[in-house]
Amino acid sequence: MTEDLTSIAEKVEAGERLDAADGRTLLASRDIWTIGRLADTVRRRMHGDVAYYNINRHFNYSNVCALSCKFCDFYRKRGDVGAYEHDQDYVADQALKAQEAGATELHIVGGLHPHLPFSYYTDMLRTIHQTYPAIHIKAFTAVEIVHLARIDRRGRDVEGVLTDLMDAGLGSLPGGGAEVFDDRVHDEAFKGKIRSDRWMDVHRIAHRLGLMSNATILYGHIESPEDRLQHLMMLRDAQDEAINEGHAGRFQTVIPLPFIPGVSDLNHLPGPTGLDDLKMLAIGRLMLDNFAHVKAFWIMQKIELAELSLQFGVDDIDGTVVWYDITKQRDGHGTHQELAVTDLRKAIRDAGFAPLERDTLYRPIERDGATWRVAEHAMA
Ligand code: V47
Repeated sequence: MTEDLTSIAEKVEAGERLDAADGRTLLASRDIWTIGRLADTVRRRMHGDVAYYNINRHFNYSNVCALSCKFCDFYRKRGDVGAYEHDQDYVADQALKAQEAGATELHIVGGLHPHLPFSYYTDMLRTIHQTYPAIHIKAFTAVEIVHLARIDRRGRDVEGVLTDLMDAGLGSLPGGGAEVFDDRVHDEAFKGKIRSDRWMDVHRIAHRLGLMSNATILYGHIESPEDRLQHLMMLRDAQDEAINEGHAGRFQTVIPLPFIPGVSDLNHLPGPTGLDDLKMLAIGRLMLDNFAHVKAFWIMQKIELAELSLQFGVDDIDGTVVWYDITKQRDGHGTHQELAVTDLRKAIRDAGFAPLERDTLYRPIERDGATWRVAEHAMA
């Protein structure tokens, strides 16, 4: 172990909270093995040898977006080649396919569509929820929620919008759209998107209303180590607040997302390396001591690294996915990005952990083919 990590190791062994200076030291360190071992200590304390996965489908209702974020390879302008907005029949068909595949979750996000009315979003939720009430709908990033409050003709605020969406079947909020909580990076790479205070506000309100949510950090582009640290500290503070104020909702999972250059406007940048990926996941585990879970999203880290990351603090891999359009494969498969359950379970076992299927709220699932239910002992 390098000397600079000694006092951090002592704190971790003693179960003490790390401070910002420790975070800075970890981010500057090249001692990936010690960082990984420390994250593994915390992860095993919290989850033993269990590693979670879920059977889900990601679904994008539209890629038309009023914004043009430089890191984004997803957005199109209306009329562009490849621009789409799906109708309710398509939504119903996606929900049927999810049901037939035994998915427990639909993860639904899209661009900030300049023309779709608010009723499109509530209709979409109702179409799915009324037909398949058991499927959990995790939908709309904080950025979309603010957009919906802007376009809502009745002048509903974020709380009103969230309440309407919950009435229509919204189950929780995904962690997207957070990018990096720094104004300089914001203005350079995703100007026009809501700033960190608005992103936090939406999650705070959601937590108060009893919704669970997740949080991402998009790293490896133009941000500095200090920006990464600030982002993690802001998430930790917000989670402390949710816990101290006794809200029914809170953050469940942090999902560090490596920037994939693709054909984005930042594709002159190389993107992070595998070592950086492992380090961010491990540092996420070490700094966010009040987050129950750290998730690897294999679409971005690739399954090989996601597997290894289970020994570096990660306890959860998302998921079977099936279709993913935000970052695409370059080898001709495009948006079809699916991992079979047997492959997910094998990756977890090969890493030395016991695979446990979970639902969106991390309750264990009992399954017989496409038929599933939340395990009895988890329902108490
Ligand atoms: O918000 C966009 C990111 C996010 C790129 O909550 C990019 O369970 C890398 O939030 N390279 C969407 N990332 C994904 C997301 C997510 C994924 C899995 C699970 C959950 C969850 C949330 O993808 C966007 C943005 O931060 N993104 N472009 C890119 N070029």
